Amino acid sequence: MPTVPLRDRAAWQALESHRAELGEVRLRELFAADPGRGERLTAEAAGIYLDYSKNLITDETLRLLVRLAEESGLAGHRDAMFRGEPINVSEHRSVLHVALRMPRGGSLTVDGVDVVAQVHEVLDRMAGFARRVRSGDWKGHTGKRIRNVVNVGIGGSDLGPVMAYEALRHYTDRDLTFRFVSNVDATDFVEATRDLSADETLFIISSKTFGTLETLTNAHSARDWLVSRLGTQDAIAKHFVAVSTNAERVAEFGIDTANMFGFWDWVGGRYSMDSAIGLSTMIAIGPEQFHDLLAGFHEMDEHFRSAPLPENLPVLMGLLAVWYANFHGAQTVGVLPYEQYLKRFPAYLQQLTMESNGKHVTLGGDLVDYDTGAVYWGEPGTNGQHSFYQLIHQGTRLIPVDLIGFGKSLNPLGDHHDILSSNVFAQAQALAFGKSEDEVRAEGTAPDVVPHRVMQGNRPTNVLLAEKLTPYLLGCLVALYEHSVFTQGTIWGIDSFDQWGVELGKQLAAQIVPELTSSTEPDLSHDSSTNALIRRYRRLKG
Ligand code: G6Q
Repeated sequence: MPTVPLRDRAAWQALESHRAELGEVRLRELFAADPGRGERLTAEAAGIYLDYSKNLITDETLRLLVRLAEESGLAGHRDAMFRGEPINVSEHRSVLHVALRMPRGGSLTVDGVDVVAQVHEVLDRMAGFARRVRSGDWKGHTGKRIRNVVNVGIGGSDLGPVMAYEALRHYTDRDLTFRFVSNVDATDFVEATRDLSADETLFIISSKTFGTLETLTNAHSARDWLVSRLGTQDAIAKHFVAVSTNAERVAEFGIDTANMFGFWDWVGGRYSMDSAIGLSTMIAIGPEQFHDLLAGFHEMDEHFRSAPLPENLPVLMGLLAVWYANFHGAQTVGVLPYEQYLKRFPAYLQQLTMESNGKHVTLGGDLVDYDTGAVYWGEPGTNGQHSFYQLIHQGTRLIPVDLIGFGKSLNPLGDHHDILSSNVFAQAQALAFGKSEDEVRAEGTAPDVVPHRVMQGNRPTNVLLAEKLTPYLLGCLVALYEHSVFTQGTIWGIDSFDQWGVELGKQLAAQIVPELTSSTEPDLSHDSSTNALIRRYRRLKG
């Protein structure tokens, strides 16, 4: 990693001057001056076409951003990740989610262990189990086949499974019902299970550490729910499996470790949907399609690893994110999929991006003197167009957005898909070029209304276009964002793979629980606000 602080790097300083020179560069002018721009500023890999021409950039911007990536040691840092070096410095761990999708027969040795062989061993066990559940060969305690699968997990052990299930619903076995319980709010568990028969229900307890309070609380309730309905502890063996790195705790909970699917500490929670954490996904879509998903991830990994930086999709997207965050002061990024099945994709990305790059110190522990990760958010189109898009079009903030569209619908019906897709292109166009005062006047608008209808344009977008949403494509898309996050984190010189803020939350709540549950008035020694809130809560709960 470079020793020169980010703001002192030559490329950073050149970008600062360049940004000042560019001033209020207009997309209308950039497009008028270069008729080929819309085809030139594009890149393609693994079935994803990226049109980044409607960004507030020139060729010089790109050249300087790529130079910044070079000066920041992006290629070296990427290669170190792929070699399994401990680039998660604050946890002294390798970061090897890329090994989870390496093809069988590949090899990656870390500390003398071939992790690819380990990965495929687990995948094979998962496949054997998934087939048995899907075929009805795996029977519940009363001899009935499993019809309901409930994944119990939170954060990285939930968001990937939920997102993938929703995204790939078209490919799932519709005879099986899938539910996901994450929140410790009992409503989540109660609503998810209220219409399920215990003798047909399988719980997958997904927790890397098997120590997360929310998941263990839900897992205990699930166990009570099952045992009270089936009348015996013996039922647990056929209705509970675990996904974890912690065999000891799994056994303590009462799940036979023969029914545990493992992974490793070099898989971060938010990078784990393609590990055993994806067991629910594999049961839903079957092992073959799960392997297609992994192949998509791998294809994008290879592109990230080998394509020259100026043609590298995740690098381009990561650099553009840096451009807006640090040189335009943008605080947020919208991700707007025009594909209903991707409705949970923005929520998934929120964790991936914000937990990874929401950091305030460099790898060396110094406070950063620049902004790091932006706030990610989004909803599927076209729904968002009838609510928050107004602020993107005519508000005062710069909000770069990614619009994701597909050539084919998975549910072709009349002209729905053409109408949907027309909105992708129309929105990108309107955001970029707006509507000038002259154009508004020419429409015969009353003079006093003209200013209200003017759209300044110059709102940057990336358009991502692919043929259709498949397991393979989903893998490509997730890996694209993973490596974009990596690119941003490398430039900012931060640890994108730890999450000490999350850990703090885990500790703090554990201290307060006894103060809420004790039958006698507890001695409180928090700040006055926390003490008062706890007292008020105790009165309210009665
Ligand atoms: C992800 C985070 C966090 C984690 C959850 C669940 O990168 O570490 O979201 O996934 O806190 O942790 P467990 O899987 O250990 O229950």
